Amino acid sequence: MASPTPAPCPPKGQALLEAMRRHLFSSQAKSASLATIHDHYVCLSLAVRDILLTSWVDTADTYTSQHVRTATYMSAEFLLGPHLENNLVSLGLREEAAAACEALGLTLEEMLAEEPEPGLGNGGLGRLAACFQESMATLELPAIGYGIRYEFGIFRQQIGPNGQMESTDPWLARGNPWEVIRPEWSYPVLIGGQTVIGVAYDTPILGYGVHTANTLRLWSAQAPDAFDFASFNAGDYTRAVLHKVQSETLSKVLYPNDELEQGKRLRLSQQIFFVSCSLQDMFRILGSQGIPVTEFHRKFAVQLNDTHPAIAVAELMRLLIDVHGVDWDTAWSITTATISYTNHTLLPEALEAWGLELFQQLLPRQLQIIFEINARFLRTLRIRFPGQPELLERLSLIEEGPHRKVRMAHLAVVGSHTVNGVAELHSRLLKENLFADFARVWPDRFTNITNGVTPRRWLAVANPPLAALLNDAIGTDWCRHLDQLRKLEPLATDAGFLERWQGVREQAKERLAATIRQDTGVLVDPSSLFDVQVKRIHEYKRQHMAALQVVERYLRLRAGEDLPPRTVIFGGKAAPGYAMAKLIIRLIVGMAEIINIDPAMDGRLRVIFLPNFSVKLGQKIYPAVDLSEQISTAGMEASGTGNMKMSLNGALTIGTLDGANIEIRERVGDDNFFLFGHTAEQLAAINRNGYHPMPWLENDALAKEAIDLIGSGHFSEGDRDLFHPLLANLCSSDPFRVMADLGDYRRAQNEVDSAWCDAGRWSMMSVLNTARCGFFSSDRSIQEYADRIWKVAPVPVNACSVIPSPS
Ligand code: F58
Repeated sequence: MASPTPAPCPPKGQALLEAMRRHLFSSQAKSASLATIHDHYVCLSLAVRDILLTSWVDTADTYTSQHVRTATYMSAEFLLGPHLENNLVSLGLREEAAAACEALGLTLEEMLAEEPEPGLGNGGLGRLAACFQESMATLELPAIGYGIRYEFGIFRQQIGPNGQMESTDPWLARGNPWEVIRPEWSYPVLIGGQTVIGVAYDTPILGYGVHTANTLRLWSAQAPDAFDFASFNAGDYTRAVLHKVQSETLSKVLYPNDELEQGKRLRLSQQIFFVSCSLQDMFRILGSQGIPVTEFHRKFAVQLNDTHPAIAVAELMRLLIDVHGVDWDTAWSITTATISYTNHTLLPEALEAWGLELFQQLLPRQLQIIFEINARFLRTLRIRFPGQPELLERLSLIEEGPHRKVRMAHLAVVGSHTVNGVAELHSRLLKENLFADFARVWPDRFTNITNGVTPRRWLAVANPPLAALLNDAIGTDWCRHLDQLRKLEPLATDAGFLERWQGVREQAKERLAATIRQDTGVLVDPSSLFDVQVKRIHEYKRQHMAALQVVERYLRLRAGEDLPPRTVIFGGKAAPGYAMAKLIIRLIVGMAEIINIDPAMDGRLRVIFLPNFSVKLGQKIYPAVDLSEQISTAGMEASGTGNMKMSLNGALTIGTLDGANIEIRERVGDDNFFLFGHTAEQLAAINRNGYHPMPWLENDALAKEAIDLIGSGHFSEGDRDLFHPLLANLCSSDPFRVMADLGDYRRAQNEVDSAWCDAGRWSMMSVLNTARCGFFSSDRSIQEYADRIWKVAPVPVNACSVIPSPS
């Protein structure tokens, strides 16, 4: 229980302490004797919120009074991660908060551990949206994030002997001190003939070291009336409640698939729900500032985060025409001047297409509008490209055939002024393959903006010892201007600095080793090479290739080879319905079980599957990575952002020429990156000649031995069938070309082993990775969006609130 004895506290810490005490009484209605750790966490959060509220209120005031041009970011996912520490760092109050906690006999660490994580996203796409919100605030750009307030976020993953098990994520169960409900901003949405109400919940997004606090506005679904009174009066209570339950299901749960759940009624309903609420909200803002609706595109830029919000094209048209009485041509020019679209995948199976029947049932008016957009679009094409019906068929918004569908990516491209990919290679492949026909029609519509990650969360928050070393060595500017990391370069050969660098890395690895012990019970040696692959489990990301490599290493060690000690760490969730991904987890778990108890592997090899990979866990992992595994089949990973987080924290990458790996390697230098594998072009050529894995496998005795060992039941308690689907797939079609890259992957891994043996050289390469990664700040990405796509300028916010700051 908390001790009430106050320790000396700095003045701002004192103010926090007083606010915490006040909130224990006035918000939690408790005395210290009854307070739980969670109560204290809530009190600290509310105390911090009190401080940031002045920025939030001032920001809203400034934006309203100056009628600023505003970027809105529409995304079905925001994988935010915990707020408390991030807000403390942005406000420069981490030390003060630690002191306030100490004065209450608590630690800041236990407060931070109490915070449930808002996991409102699946992976990279959702996390990118969160990094972008933070960068927009830091760059003082007027911006609003719009999404869904899922009551249940991404499922929690437990790992048992049979691999992954899922449970729900009731992140709101104990309340959420970071949000404010705005019942006055509620909008009706008509879906399938029934009205659902979206209620706004706002979360402040603080900029770092500025007075700006932007808003993330998430919509929660409510039934218009608690009861259907007709049914109620007729005595049918259940039926009366049914509609309420059905409506509120809309924002109940995040779809946990990192591919698509095609044709799901609820998913399409979620999309129109949040898109319509968001657009209606923009019209409300426009009206409140006395701006005519025909100026919509001057007030707002709308960025679509993938096709999930692509229905915005039809919905904005509907609102302009049906509600605001604008004519078609004007409405169309407003819509296309407003909207832009980011694509995040080339995988054809991930492209959204909705069956016409479902669309007609749920959104008849929007479908009518889509048909009209399509008719006009095809008309212009017929004139420009006469006699090319196949071209028109390929470009049409409607996929023909026995089951006609609306192609959402086509709707997004046609309705946008700009379409971007998320890394150079991805944007090029978009133009050459997926959108090749569109690129013929509108060559200037397509561009690239390489992804980035926020240095606040992924360095300052995640890795305080490294942040302190950087502050000491190159000053504090890097946190806002990540290019400043360049100043580290000369220090890469400075023995004294390298020693401190090593110290920082050891701390991070010890911290992760403690987490591994706590979460898996396995003891790992922090001085071994930490070889890490954390990301969604997917065949294209090739965790099974890394697993094969571990089995090969195990065989080589058993045969008496001398290899430097390694700890191979995996983490990531598999979509609950994705059997092959789950089987890959099962294989890793089976390998870990055998290898970690084999005395011959002691001090040489450990295999870990860390359960429930999340933002919170990522913050502990990324700083501790020696070797970053970025091994997707070339041409398949649009960008990747984990690759940036690891490199930024001093990891060396082993990777293919895929996504942003290419740009990372260009910047850190090929001497500081372990490259392997076929290029996208080489794979395309191999595919044209007809790929078969067998010839690759037949020439590779070690790979065969590894596959045989897995097939023999060695990692499955003698069960020879368990991994059959995985092995048979690898040996027959091998859709992700594992066998074609395996040999070269082994060669690169051998190079890693030799490089690791020269600790001084490794440290130097590690410093150079951090030093040369400044480009991968999400501040740079957002600056590009703001300048090249949104044409939105910064609007600094001054402290002008009438409400006095609590300090
Ligand atoms: C990811 N996509 C890309 N989709 O795979 C990754 O390369 C990229 O770095 C990242 O976007 C950010 O641009 C991704 O995470 C999803 O999770 C979708 C969720 C909804 C269904 C379709 C996939």
